[in-house]
Amino acid sequence: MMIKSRKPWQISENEVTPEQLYLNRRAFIGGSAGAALLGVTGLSLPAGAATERVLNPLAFSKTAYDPKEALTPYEAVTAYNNYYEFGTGKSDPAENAWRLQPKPWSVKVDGHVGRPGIYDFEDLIDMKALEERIYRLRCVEAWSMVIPWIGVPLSLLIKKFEPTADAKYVAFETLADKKQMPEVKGWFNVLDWPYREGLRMDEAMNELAFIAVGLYGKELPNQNGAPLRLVVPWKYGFKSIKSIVRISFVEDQPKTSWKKSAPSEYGFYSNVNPNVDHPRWSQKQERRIGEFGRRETLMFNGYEDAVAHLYQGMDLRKNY
Ligand SMILES: Nc1nc2c(c(=O)[nH]1)N[C@H]1C(S)=C(S)[C@@H](COP(=O)(O)O)O[C@H]1N2
Ligand SMILES: [Mo]
Repeated sequence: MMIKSRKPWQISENEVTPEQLYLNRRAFIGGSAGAALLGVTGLSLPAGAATERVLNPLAFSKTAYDPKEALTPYEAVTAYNNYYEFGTGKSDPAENAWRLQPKPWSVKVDGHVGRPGIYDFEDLIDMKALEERIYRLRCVEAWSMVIPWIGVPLSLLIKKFEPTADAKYVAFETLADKKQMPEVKGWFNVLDWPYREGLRMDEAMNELAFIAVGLYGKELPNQNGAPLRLVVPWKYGFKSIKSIVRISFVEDQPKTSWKKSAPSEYGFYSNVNPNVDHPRWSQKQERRIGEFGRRETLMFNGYEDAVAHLYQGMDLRKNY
């Protein structure tokens, strides 16, 4: 039983309904049997099924970023999501994110940069220079996926803006629009919108930090953060902020949504670390979506060689 007074983020991993239930339910509701079910239950049709936008195929080059592990099926990658602006349930984003309008899109760039401004999506992303990177995604809730992302290195974008020496951190914000996002309300919010994330400058410039505009060969589905989202594979999933509308270059460590909401549970760094448990559950193992049993969680999600140097001399227990 869920205790009423608990916040959605306090649901522990072993209470999370297996993704298979969501997938089955979605398939069921989408079919003709679903229409009959909806008739008797009075539920509204999950409009996503009917109005999902066409996702254009993307041209991209293959890269060596490929953990040689089975890819998580497209159906799971796009139906089992965290995107709280569209609801706190894992199937809510797939059902509700059809409301998001990712075109046209622009991103405000401000702070300590030589080239601040409002950039159109088309000016930010060179669609002729896209690459595919297969990355593990490890959610702090102890499930994981392997996803073939398509996009550009974050460092490429950052260089375009010409940050100055005062830019010590990069801060990101997601769109927060009541008209498009049912969980963004005036009266009660599960998080303090807009969703905010950030990286230290050297983390942001690391070769692994990536801006995704697609997955599985096509444009990003809305529920995965269309039209552009961050992917930071050595950190817990919540660092990988979706549907970015603002990038700020700042001197001080930026305020981030989950840290602000529960500072004893979610830190700024949030590096995947099997040796530092979440206060309410272990981080030693993970459940790979679509697999039975559990896997051992790897230090920095398996990307130790590329990123361990960023944290030399830091106490990762304190800087969780
Ligand atoms: N704006 C925004 N970005 C977000 C989230 C969110 O709720 N809102 N959830 C995060 C979490 S907790 C995870 S695990 C990943 C999930 O990405 P995916 O749904 O594409 O797999 O998105 C992250 N980015
Ligand atoms: Mo997550």
